[in-house]
Amino acid sequence: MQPHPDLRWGFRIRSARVSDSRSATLFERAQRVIPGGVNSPVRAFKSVGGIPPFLVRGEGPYVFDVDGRQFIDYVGSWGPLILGHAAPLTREAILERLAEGVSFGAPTELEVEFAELLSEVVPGVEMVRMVSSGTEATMSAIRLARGVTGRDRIIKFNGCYHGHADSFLVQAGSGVATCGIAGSPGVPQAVAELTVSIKFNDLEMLKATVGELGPASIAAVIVEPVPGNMGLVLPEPGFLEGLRETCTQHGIVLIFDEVMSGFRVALGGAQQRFGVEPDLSTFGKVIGGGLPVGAFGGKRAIMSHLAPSGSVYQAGTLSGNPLSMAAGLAMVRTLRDRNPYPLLEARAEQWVSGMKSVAAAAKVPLSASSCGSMIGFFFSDSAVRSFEDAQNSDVARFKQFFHLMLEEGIYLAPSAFEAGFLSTEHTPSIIDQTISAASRCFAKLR
Ligand code: HOZ
Repeated sequence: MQPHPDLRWGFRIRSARVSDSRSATLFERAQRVIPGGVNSPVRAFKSVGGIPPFLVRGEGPYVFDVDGRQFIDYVGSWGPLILGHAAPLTREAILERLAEGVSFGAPTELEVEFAELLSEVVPGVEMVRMVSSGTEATMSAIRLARGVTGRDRIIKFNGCYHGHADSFLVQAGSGVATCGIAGSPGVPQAVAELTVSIKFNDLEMLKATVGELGPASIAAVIVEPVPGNMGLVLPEPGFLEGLRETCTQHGIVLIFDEVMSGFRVALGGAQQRFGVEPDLSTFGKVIGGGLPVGAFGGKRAIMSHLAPSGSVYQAGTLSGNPLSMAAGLAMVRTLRDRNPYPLLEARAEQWVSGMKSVAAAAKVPLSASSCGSMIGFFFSDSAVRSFEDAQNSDVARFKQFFHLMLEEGIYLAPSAFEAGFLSTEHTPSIIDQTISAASRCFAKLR
């Protein structure tokens, strides 16, 4: 897809100063009526500084802002847009459904079809409950784990982000890490104490923690199997297997939070890619083709404890919303039937090897990696295996690089602690353009 000739490319050929832009005016107005001017913290650009472009439109691999600038987008609405912005298939599915009414709060055939599809393609899912966001999915999954085990504690990993429910705001990644918040005021101490957060990729620490706390007190271990909320960090060989073994040994519910990795690292998520089945899995925006949706699912023996078949309560009027189901069904069916995974994987490898080679040429220490269509990089001279390593990377350099890339028309996540996402619409030539831009930016880094 070619950029529209009428559109100005990134900041490079802008005619107005950023501070005079429509985005700047909107950001100022927004800050008067929306806390921080945004409805979710990371997008405020707080850790990188400057003014976030206010977006008006997306098409394929591009987004466009109110000032008429066009960017190659590597955020992809934080993951779900595997087929790119305004993908014709999802658009048609939504429009078709729109004419029939947008919400009933009653059962529909669409949600049955979607649940069947998810249990067909995700190895660990036998039953599924639809919700409206990833946060709702993870929050409900730990309630279910607690209800089933009769235990209260949960173990999570530093830098993993599982949404903003009280239990998860302990050493969390994403916006919590971006804003430098260790834990959030408003989370009762008594709730925070039930969450123990330990180092990712450290099995010995997990075993020691389980021993110290006493296995009989631990309801669940929750993990992003391929974390994307501390930047992209890969699980080391044996780590996920070790989690499975420890949880099985002690009757602890293992939860894979696949809000980012689901349908990204493989059709069946990280559990399929690494061959490790969790007891419960959580999904978010990635199954909605861009519309608000989430889901949690897993073994029948656990899921059937949910009300109304069991007594663990969970509910929602917009759960299984027909518009979201129609969009999600269209996207997941397309992914299953067309299998874009080898292509996405190859493009991600092109992106990573390109970035590494231009960084090396500019003598900039860079650690870059990919998994499926998730991509990530750190300004670090050694591999990043944990949140602790990610925090030691050169965040000031990231900030400078981020703005140079934005000026080149490349829209990266505005935080050193977020992954990037490719879509099927990111062609080899778009990736080449990105690498050339990166090469110019690396050369300018101080
Ligand atoms: N927490 C999201 C990324 N990990 C960002 C959400 C948003 O700003 O939309």
